[in-house]
Amino acid sequence: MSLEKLINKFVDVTSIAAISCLKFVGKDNKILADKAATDSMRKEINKLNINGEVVIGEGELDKAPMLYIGEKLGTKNGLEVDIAVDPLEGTNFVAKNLPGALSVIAISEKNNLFKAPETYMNKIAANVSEKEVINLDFSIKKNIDNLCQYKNKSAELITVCLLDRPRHRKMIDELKEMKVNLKLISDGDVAGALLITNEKYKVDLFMGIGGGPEGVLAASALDSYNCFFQGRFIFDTEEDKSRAKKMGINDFNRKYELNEIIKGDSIFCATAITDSDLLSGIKFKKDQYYTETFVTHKKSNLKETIKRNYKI
Ligand code: VTB
Repeated sequence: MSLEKLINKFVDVTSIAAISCLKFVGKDNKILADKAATDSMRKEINKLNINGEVVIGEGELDKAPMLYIGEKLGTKNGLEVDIAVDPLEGTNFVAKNLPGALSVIAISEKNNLFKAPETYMNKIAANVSEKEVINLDFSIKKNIDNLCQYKNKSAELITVCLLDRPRHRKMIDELKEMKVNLKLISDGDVAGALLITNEKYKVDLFMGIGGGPEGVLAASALDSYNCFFQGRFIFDTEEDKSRAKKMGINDFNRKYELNEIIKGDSIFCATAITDSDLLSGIKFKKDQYYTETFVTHKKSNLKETIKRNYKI
């Protein structure tokens, strides 16, 4: 069986997970919302005829009871796949009833998706196909100047998306000095990175430090767009380093290219819970839930918003 046959099934997985945490929208309880999405995702994936292993999950076994890194999923009859999950990306968005909450999954054939520990990652992404236009190791000025040249527009017409965090203060000040436009997001940097995929979202560059798992998930979608992505994990503590070592990471300062994070064929699905720039949130009409899912499949070059309805 090929990965392609699983696309529809994984659209259902993220759609059903998204529906399951809908009742927690605006209930100011991140934990219950996340648990609902996680439980649902696990239950639905376990129905599939796959031999899956979680490589990006809700944490490591000692901390997470479900969808932990290394957990085996599926009926075990079928294709061997690596699975990256973020059942509820943007727990704050659901808790506070704000736009941007997604249920996210990425799947690749076995050993093709990066096994990432739960640490921060410094990321940079743009819809640029040439090398050496942007680079995690270039100064902000060089990245913006190069991007302006590549896109043939002035800095005033460039928009950079990044998480609104004190750790980005210096970066934000430099960007302001260069007169670029900022899109400062409060959470949800998987979606933030996806905004570079289409001109209509008006984001030219995504950068900054966010979750490592979220970086891997975003990279797997960007791979289908042939976009540029680089990421460097940040291992601050000895504990971070020892966990990373256990996952096979020995060079703590290594910069990863997109094709080192995700290889071969892959599927990415993100279903909206609340509305966002990318997708409409779940609507409930009569007795049906209407969902929208951002779907990519590398091999068939699929990049689509898939609409579904469910009676649950
Ligand atoms: C991001 C974002 C998540 O965490 O990765 C961010 O995508 C990073 O962590 O939605 P900090 O909040 O510590 O900066 C989230 O905001 C929440 O998981």
